[in-house]
Amino acid sequence: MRAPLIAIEGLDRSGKSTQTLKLVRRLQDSNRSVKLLKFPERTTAIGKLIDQYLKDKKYKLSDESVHLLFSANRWELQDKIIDLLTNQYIVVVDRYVYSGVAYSGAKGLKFQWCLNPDLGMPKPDVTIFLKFNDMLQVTTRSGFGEERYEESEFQKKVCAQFKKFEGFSEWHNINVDNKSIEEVHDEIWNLVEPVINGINNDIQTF
Ligand code: NYM
Ligand code: MG
Repeated sequence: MRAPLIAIEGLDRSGKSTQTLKLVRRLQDSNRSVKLLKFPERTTAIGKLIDQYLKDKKYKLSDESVHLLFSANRWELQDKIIDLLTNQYIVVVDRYVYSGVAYSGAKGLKFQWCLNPDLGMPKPDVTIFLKFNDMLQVTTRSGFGEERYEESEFQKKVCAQFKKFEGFSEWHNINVDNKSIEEVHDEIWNLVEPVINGINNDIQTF
């Protein structure tokens, strides 16, 4: 028995961080050991570079090298994720491999090329994508535009890239247009609840 790995994905300002926090609290309230990880993890050596790149829109780095940095940033935490899951800690990740592929794919890099550096990383048991049909609901939120990538045309492209994961067995879309934080949370809970008592198979990998 091991704990499940749960990923929450979405565009910038889609409410991911609010929802991951609420999910973690709910799991803690039901007496589960749980750990929240967020990617990019900006505090590591590689994460600091990524943080600079995102905040300084003039920072020059090729799309390929940035892509590999984001992947390397996940590999920095691979051991930790495996340890946690093995020790019965539910791991919730706020963005993961899917964001890596979708954001670089939106710049024109090929899907398989983007996925390759993450092959071998633990695969989530449940991945939930917070999906907006009305993009205006995201791009008009406060704070939107502060970092690189936060512009509506680019976000539309990212959204189209996320669609490529719809065939993945762990993938679930939740439509969030016009829904309250509580409504979205309840839908997330319905997807997560079936796995919180643990998973019988080994940790799967991409
Ligand atoms: N991002 C995130 C990527 O481009 N590739 C990745 O692999 C990951 C994990 O970083 N605009 C982008 C998506 C976001 C940005 O994430 C920072 P956040 O969740 O906004 O802090
Ligand atoms: Mg952001």
